[in-house]
Amino acid sequence: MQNRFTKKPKTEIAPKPVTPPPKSPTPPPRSPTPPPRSPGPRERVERSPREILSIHVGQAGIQIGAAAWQLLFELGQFIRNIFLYITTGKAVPRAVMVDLEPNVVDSVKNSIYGSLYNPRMLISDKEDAAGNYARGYYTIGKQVIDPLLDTIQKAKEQCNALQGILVYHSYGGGAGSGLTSLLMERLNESKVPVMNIPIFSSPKYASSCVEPYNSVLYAGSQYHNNISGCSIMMDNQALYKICESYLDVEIPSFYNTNRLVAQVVSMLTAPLRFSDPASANFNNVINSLVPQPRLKFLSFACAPLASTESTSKSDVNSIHEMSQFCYKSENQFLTLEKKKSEGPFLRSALVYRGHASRSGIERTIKHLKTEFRISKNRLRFSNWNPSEIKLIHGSLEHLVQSQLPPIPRTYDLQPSDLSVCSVSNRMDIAEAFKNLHHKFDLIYAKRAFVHWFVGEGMEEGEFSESRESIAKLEAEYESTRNGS
Ligand SMILES: Nc1nc2c(ncn2[C@@H]2O[C@H](COP(=O)(O)OP(=O)(O)OP(=O)(O)O)[C@@H](O)[C@H]2O)c(=O)[nH]1
Ligand SMILES: [Mg+2]
Repeated sequence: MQNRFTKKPKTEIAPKPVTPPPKSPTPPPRSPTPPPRSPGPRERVERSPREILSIHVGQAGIQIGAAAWQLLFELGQFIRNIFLYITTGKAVPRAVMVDLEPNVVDSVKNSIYGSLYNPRMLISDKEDAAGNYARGYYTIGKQVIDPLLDTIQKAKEQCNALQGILVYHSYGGGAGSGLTSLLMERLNESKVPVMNIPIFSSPKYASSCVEPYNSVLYAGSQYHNNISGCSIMMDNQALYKICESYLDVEIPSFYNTNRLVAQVVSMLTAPLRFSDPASANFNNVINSLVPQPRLKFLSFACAPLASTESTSKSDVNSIHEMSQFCYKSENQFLTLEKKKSEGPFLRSALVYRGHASRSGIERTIKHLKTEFRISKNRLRFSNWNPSEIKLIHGSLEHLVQSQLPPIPRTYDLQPSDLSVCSVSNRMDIAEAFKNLHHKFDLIYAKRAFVHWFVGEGMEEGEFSESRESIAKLEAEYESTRNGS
């Protein structure tokens, strides 16, 4: 039965979206061949080294995850570190999907790719968190966390040497924030490196008026619980803008954003999947980009961005132009203000993929490094933590020679002979948190909806504790900017 706590809050306080709200994803195209069957309970497994486990939490986490796995199914990239091969020869995603209500998980099970997943790794319960962090963390989430941890443990036992865990989720949903927060605390105890791929709350879109609460409670708990790892931040406003401006999608929906994220996450994680694990692995990436555990929020960009529909190529073509494009604030997958001069940056890494000369890439990186150092008005790194741009790729040979996968034409982002991704620890990411805290302050000043959270067993003090943590986080970014 629904009570006042299980009802989704209304959106009257939420900032109005500038374009119509996203539609739910349309179903994937029918596959010509029936997918292989799911694994039986006692099938023997083959083991492979340096595995990556993906955990998808809540609607956003699962829907983006389903798009990311679909891309790999369609490309036929059944790589052993992300797929488990069972003795029948079938490859099963090393993926755990969890939601508090059944609909989203059921739609994955009933999709044409549904039988490719291990059904025991698709977990759902009866009632969602109704956009409420406290339900995701305390009441409903508490019922799910143990079965979830058992399932993750089983997935870990099927690994030879797990290199890290990718966690996909939203900041705004009750499960995405609350359950993920609970999960992150438990994963942190296990010391396995974790990389989050969250949908952060965007300045102009919100699916509920309490998204700022959920987001502050999630981010605050990451800060005061010292949760390590890194977080590659994206938001729907930035994703819609990229779909509209570069990919010719008139009214983007989650169908488009999720397939875009699937494509770029595939580019970004390619080094972790393909390269020499000794040099490109989760720990190396996190250590190169996160100088202090709390400053773990990274922004992402890639080039070229051109639509599969357009006959012309992107204007940004040379290695140098593409690399420059990736450093501009307005091209990030997270909404940041356009700047006259970029930076400072704490750390940054570039991933090149496709056909390029080794010397061309080296020249570009040298040029960018010089540019950062000599001109105070252009891209620059922080004095506090002077650092150079790194290549995430372990092997430059591999990077230059790697063949581009034939991306299906149903995807919006046109594949290119050469692509570049940047992941940066930019200090202006603090802007995104300022924006969030501002929205939080507006509703918290009136104590609006606080009773929904307190009614689910959360102490009111958690609001102010998390809000203080966000202020400290912003101050840490500020002090690094000032070189202290
Ligand atoms: N990009 C993208 N964003 C999504 C998707 N689904 C939801 N969101 C965003 O995620 C936030 C809402 O979180 P959800 O993931 O729907 O919520 P949940 O984790 O399922 O939590 P509850 O439904 O409250 O139990 C909003 O900011 C939505 O805009 C999706 O498929 N893709
Ligand atoms: Mg949900």
